[in-house]
Amino acid sequence: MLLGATTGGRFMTNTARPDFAALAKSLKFRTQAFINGEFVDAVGGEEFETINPATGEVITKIAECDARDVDIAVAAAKAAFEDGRWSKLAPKERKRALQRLAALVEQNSQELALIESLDNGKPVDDAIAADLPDAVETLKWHAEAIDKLYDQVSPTASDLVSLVVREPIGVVGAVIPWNFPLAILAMKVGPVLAGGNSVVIKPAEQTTLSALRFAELVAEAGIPAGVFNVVTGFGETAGQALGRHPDVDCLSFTGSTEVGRYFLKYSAESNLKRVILELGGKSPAIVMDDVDDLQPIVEQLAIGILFSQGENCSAGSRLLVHEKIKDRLLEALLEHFKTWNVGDPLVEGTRIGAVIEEKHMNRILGYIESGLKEGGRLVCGGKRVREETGGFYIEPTIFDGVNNAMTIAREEIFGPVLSVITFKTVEEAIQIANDTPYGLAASLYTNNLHVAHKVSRAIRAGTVSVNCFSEGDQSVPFGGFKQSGFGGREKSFHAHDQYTEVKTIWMQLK
Ligand code: TAP
Repeated sequence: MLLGATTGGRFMTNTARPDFAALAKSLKFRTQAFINGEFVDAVGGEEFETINPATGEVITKIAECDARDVDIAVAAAKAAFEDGRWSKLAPKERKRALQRLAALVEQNSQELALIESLDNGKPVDDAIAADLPDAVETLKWHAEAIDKLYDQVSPTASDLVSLVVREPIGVVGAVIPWNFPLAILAMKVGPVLAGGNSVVIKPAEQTTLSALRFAELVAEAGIPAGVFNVVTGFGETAGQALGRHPDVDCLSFTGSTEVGRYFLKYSAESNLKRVILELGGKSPAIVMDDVDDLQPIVEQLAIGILFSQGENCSAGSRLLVHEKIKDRLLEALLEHFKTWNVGDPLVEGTRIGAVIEEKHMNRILGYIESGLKEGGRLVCGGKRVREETGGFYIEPTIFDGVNNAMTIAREEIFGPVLSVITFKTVEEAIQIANDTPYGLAASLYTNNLHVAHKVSRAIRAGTVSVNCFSEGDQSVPFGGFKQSGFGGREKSFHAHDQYTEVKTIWMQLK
């Protein structure tokens, strides 16, 4: 029995900050897959362990689904789609159900944030301040949007009526990463469900628990059985089965570029399902020499690379700074980094928690090693800390003297590691910024309007922020150029395009 499973939430928001460490001890988790409105064991009866990255301890065991479970979940989603229990509801009815769901997520925010922190290692206060409000806002935005989208009548001859209508695409498979599990789940589910589709979610094996708690809230909100399903398990088995399933009409993936490629292959080798990929990044933050006040800039740069332990696809991991101000900026940055303490994710004031798992921590440390070997100058951090806790913590790390050919400047580290690269001219900054296979995001700091326009247009990335580090809100699209994305955009009305088919209907008038 899950504590806090009833409406109203065990840990209400808008109250004093609870003792999260004490609450964590009393939490019970859903650990079975959620298929056709019910929590069920995996067909094979297998389970896998989920670990708390802050302590290295096992939190619980979760059903390990494989292709057999995916078959059952997809069949349920397909049946729900075809009989119209959700897909044929009036948009305003789907809106109401999604609004109820958003309200339930909001009411249960503290519990969900705690689950997210235990499973992912992020500071619980970050989950409360960022992940949960984002998930709620996403659900609300797409719920509100869906009965305000009009179809079209095209300007054909007067004895013809030609309608251009949007219809739900059908069964959507969604494969989710571990860095913002619930926020990204909501980013998929909001437009997918608002549009009338059914969905089968495959969360990352490291961070499954919040998706299962969310599933309970889906049922409580009155969304019919079969419309929303969660298959828990591993990418190579459950994820691949979803990607290859002939009855999945669209596969929406967020994760690494490497795994994203597989989904194109799965689609090509199965039913040519639509594939939408939101992938990695190596985003530049460019600081021109015309800036005056460095303090707000260093604060933004720190958020850009340190928020969420640097496990952020749009992290500003390459600092491109004009050589004239590099020393001053670096000094201010080093001072400011001291305010980003690494600590227990459940303790108030912790700004950097644990990275997701030991393997990933070692991968980040491997990049730090390669930075040293390739001639980077380590100016702060670089080590594992808090080892005595059993958790996986890494200090905020800065490399100076990096050139854009080094491994740490080219590959996505997905950790709190910043590479500082200097430039002499605006043109050189643009050239370095674009010299990457990725194109997810970029930031630019300048007081010169001409430079702001020129650089923001010249950068090949899906989001360019000038004088800020912004990931936007629901009203603007989010996604990547080049190898950072494929097939669409999340957020905003653009997200609805991804999960709908366009149909033309011709009518000859007599
Ligand atoms: P991945 O290793 O790519 O995993 C993402 C998901 O794919 C997980 O659910 C994983 O399952 C599954 N998966 C792994 N191998 C698979 C396979 N062979 N077939 C089918 N599914 C498979 O990414 P991650 O490590 O979770 O997340 C970090 C990456 O995501 C970074 O590169 C980051 O940039 C990117 N990311 C991008 C964005 C956007 S919006 N562009 C947002 C967040 C994260 P298991 O984990 O269960 O194996």
